[in-house]
Amino acid sequence: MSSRFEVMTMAIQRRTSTLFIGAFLFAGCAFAGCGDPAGDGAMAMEDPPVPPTEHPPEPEPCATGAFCFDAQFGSQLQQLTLGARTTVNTAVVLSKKLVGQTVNFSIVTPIPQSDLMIEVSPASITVGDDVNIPVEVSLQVPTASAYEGGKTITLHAEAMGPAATSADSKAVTVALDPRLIVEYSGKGGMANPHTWTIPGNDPLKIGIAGQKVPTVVKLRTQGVRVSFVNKDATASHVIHCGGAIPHQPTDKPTPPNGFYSPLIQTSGSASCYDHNLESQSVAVYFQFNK
Ligand SMILES: [Cu+2]
Repeated sequence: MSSRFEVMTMAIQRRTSTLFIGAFLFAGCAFAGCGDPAGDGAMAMEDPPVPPTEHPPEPEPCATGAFCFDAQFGSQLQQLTLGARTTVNTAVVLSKKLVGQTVNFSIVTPIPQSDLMIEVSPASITVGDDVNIPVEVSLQVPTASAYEGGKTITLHAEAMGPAATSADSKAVTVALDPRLIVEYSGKGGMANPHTWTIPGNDPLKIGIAGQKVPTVVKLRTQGVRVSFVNKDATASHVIHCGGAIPHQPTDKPTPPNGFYSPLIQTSGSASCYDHNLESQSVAVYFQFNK
């Protein structure tokens, strides 16, 4: 970006100085006259003809086909956890032949839509001069999803129109750790309750509103671990839970950035709040289903 800007600046400077010299010569001619005083052309000094410079054609940025995918696509994808939203950033380089056409991006996967929520941005573009297209893929295994891991996603690119063509990236495995991470922060108390958040999502609703929309969790055969992560930078906390989630031992509070991580193996509802600072009216709610 900066180098392009520098080149532009240099070009502008060069043009400005050319204009300046031109203006100077013109002014000089107007004052003293620049014509051939003899009028026979003998004094005319013509520049020798400059041979036309052959500019080599710009190299095709994607020469191997219509679409060039990043070979590293998905390499930064970590194991997903339940409900957490994760993004994968990549880029697709398009052939110059596609300029002016519509290109669509999507994810191809055998994982059912209800088990893996996918968003691709942009989903569709009209190809302009810049054929290096950043693409962001957002992935989320809903907490109620039965997905066990082991299946793949592929980034699919498709050019529409008469020269319809398509291609796929390499396949990337979507690994899953069947764990529900819930980060909590805040000082507690009814006027200023904790916020409870599954990473990458909006805070979970609390109190009566939360009771109406509990976080529904699909229990695996081995159970599901719920990790309550203390995002309070200074204080330790104890999580008070009732129902399917056991109460955190009061003699083992969670320090900042630590976690309380019980394994849930029985179905049913559960609710939690801060043992020392809160009460049921600001609890967060869960529902575990087999
Ligand atoms: Cu308690």
